[in-house]
Order: sequence, then C-alpha cells, then structure tokens
Amino acid sequence: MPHETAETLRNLIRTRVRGHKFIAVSNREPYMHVWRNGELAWIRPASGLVVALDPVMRASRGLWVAHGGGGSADVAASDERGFVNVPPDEPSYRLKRVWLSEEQEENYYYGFANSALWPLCHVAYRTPIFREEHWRAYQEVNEKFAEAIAEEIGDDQAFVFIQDYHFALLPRMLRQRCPQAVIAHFWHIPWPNPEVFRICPWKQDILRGMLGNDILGFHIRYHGDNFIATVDRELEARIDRERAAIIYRRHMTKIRAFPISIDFEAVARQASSPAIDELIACLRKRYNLGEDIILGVGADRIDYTKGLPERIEAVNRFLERYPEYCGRFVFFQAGVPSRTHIPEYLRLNEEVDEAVRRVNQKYGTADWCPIIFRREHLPLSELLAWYRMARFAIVSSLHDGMNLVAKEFVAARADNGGVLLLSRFTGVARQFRTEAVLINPYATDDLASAIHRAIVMEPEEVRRRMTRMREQVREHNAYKWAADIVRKLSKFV
Ligand code: GDG
Repeated sequence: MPHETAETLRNLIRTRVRGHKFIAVSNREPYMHVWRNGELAWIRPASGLVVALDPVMRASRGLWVAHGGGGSADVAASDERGFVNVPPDEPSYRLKRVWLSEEQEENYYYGFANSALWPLCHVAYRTPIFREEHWRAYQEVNEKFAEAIAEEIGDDQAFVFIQDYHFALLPRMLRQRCPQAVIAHFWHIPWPNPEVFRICPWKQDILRGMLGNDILGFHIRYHGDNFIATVDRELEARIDRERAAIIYRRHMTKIRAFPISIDFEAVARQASSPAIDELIACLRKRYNLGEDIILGVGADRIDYTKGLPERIEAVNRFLERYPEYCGRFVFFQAGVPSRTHIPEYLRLNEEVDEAVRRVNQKYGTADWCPIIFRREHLPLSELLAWYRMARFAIVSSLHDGMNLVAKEFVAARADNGGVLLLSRFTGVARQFRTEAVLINPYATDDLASAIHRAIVMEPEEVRRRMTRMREQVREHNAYKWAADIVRKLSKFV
C-alpha cells in the first residue's frame, strides 16, 4: 500500500475541505520570530504536531491560532491584530497570535494546564494543584481564544482543529458562538480513569467543554474509553457504546483513536546522511567511545512523567548486577529543560543530577564515566547520531500519551539494528507490543534485566524486531494521522 505523504495529504485537503475555512488551534505557535544580530529571523520548533499539520495548513490556506510571544520578535513581525503570513519563506497560510499577559500565562499555562491537568491525566503520583486563580485564568484564556476564532469564522463554514489539554473549555465556547462550525479536538496526553478524574473540582465544566466537540481524538482506544467512563460517571449524558459516541444536550461527540506519528521518511533520510556519519565519528572521538563500547541512549524533556530517575536507578542496578560491563558500557541521556517555572520540575532536575552523580561516582574511573548526561536541547542531527550508535534505547515513561522518541529511534535505524526498551505505559507500546522489549519503569530489577537482555539479544532477533517496527512507523506516519482526522472531519459536510 502506498504511504501517505505531504503530497497525498495536500490532495486530500483540496478535494475534501473545499468551501470550508480550516482553523488549527494550539497553545504553541508553529513559527516563532526572533531577533538575530539585530535582524528579524524565524524558527520552526521541532514538534511532531507542526510536521503533521503544516501541510494541512498550506493546502487549505488556513489559519493557525496560537499563543504568541514565544519568540523575541513575535510582536514586531505581526500586524496590529496579531496576524503574520507563514511559513515565512513561502507564505501560504496565516498565523494569528493571541497575546496573553504574564499573569495569564503563569496561571493558565504553568498553573491549570501544567500543574493541575498534566499530573491529573498522567497519574505519575504527583498531586495535582487546583487553585482558583489558575482555573479563572484557564477560563479567561479559553474565552479569549474562542473570541479570536469566532471573529475569523463569522457566519462561514469552518473546520476547527483544536490541540491538547490547554483548551478543554474552548470547544463548547466556540460551539455557542459558531454553531455551524465542525469542531475536532486532539488530546495529546492520556485520559485517566473516573476514580482519578473525580478529584478535580471543576470536572463537570471540563467535560461539558470537551463535549462541545464533534470529534474528540486520543492516541489510543484506552484513553477514549476512560473518557467515556468518566462522562458516564459525572454527567447526565447518553453513551452510545456501539458508535463510541456521547450525546449530551442533544449534541453528539464521537470519540476516536488517532495514533500520532513522525515524518518517517524525513527522519530516516536525515539519519542516513553523510553529515550524520561525520557527527558519529566526532562524538566517538569527543567522548572516547570505541566501537567496543556498548551504548544505551535516552532523550526526553525533563518531566516527571518520563521516568528519568527510574531509568538511572536501573542503570545503577544493571552495573551492580552485571559488573563485568563496567568499563565497556555507557548510557547517554539527553534532557531538554522544560517548565522550570514550576517547583516540581526544579526538584526533578536536582534529583536527576544527583542520581547521575551518584552512579558516576560509584562506578566511574579515571578514564570511564558510565552516564553522560547532557541537559540541553540538542540539534536533531546529534540525537540521530546517538540513536544510530546505540545498542539500545530506553523509553521509561511512567505514563505517556504516545511518545515520539521511540518512533524517531526506530526511524533512525536503517541498519535494522538497535533494541527498544519501551515502557508499557506509553501509547506507542500498543503499536510495538511484540517488537519492543516492554518494561515497567517502576520495577527496577526488571528494567536492569531488560538492559542485559537487550545487550545479549541475538542479532537476528534484533533485526527481526526492528524491521517490523520500521514497517509500522513507515505506514503509520504523521501524514496518515492528519489524513485520518481530515477524512473524519469531512464526513460532517
Ligand atoms: C506530548 C505527549 C505525545 C527531545 N529531546 C530533544 C528533542 N526532543 C524531541 C523528541 C520528540 C519530542 O521532543 C518529544 O516528544 P514526545 O512524544 O516524546 O513527548 P512530549 O513532549 O511529552 O509530547 C506525548 C506528543 O505530545 C505528541 O502527541 O507523543 O505522549 O506527552 O520529537 O525528538 N529534540 C531535539 N533535541 C533534544 O534534545 N531536537
């Protein structure tokens, strides 16, 4: 079967979305403007979402509404209503930047979205923080986005595609203002079971907000089923299990699974380029990594859902139980600092530093350091070089909607080598059930054994598993994710 590409996605939009405005909504903007040596420049943040949605937006000549201000020159590059044409080098759609006050950003983004909803939905044993002022800002900002979008829709026909947990209230607010719009919402993080969700003081408002959607997407069925069970418990709604739909106040919301992905071909191509070969040679030299060194890798935002302390503890246990690997094993971890405004994240950073220091002190020698930890946003090229060098990668999330690092590791391995140690609690574990070595990050001894198993796995088995994972991601790529959603949306016309 031919795979979905940016081109097939564009054609789909041209045939199916005609006559409708296409509006994407996300907290983070797809392009940021910055000052570089006094000149206006721009960056496209490396995000799976932008990869998948950019072709949709280009083909539909749509509008992307997002919180502006991520770049130092965002204000200067936009007109007085916040509009700017993008992509800056080939304008084909518009970005509308919604400006928030510092206080709004603090309370809505760091507050309700990331200190209440994020821990609530992930169940990573961090207590969600529910504060009135956070909730008020969350409502205010959702309202502000609803106004900004409704202004653009007017009485026209429109498809609105909302992203993530920053906008749980927006669907209903928008439906009230523009009843003719077709609204879809993709929730990028897990949805917990009703027992967990019931502690949220504003649970019914959140559910009512989300039931303003026509389609509500999750990465996997399980999260959708949890959502349905939560509504069943909290609201007087009719559940149509056969159609996986909820009817609330005479409006139907369909709950569907759309597993997000990456641009497989692009990642694979870049990973196999001569530039990466050179980078590998440089890194081997810089870190003194001979071909005989067994290398493991991890790359994550530094977030307590990603299981970083658990992973380091497992490396510690591995070296304790298999001391014969001392001196010929190195674990490389890249960690992007994230949400450091939130005290919980600062604590986690210290915890990770301390754990790495302990292991390195305990086992390290004058010419060997077991863990290399780089706390920075590495260029994708460098990540790909590490992926290619690795004997195995560890994704040890305590809970994760999907996890794209796993898919990027797989895409980088054109040699069909490398073992993926993958937490059972990621969405991607449903796709790689039999090909990855599934792990429980809470069970340190098991994870330590899994590291050993990855190291001694027969090359034939490694190849068989990796080949199958690569086929999966090649077929279920980011364009397919977007195309499946567009197809569903277009059925509402
Ligand atoms: C949320 C959900 C869901 C990481 N370090 C570096 C770097 N990265 C890139 C990875 C990957 C991305 O960041 C992380 O994506 P994930 O999917 O792993 O995780 P979240 O950020 O938590 O994303 C998640 C996702 O939304 C999409 O729906 O899969 O479950 O939590 O692309 O490569 N990129 C670069 N340098 C780094 O050091 N360049």
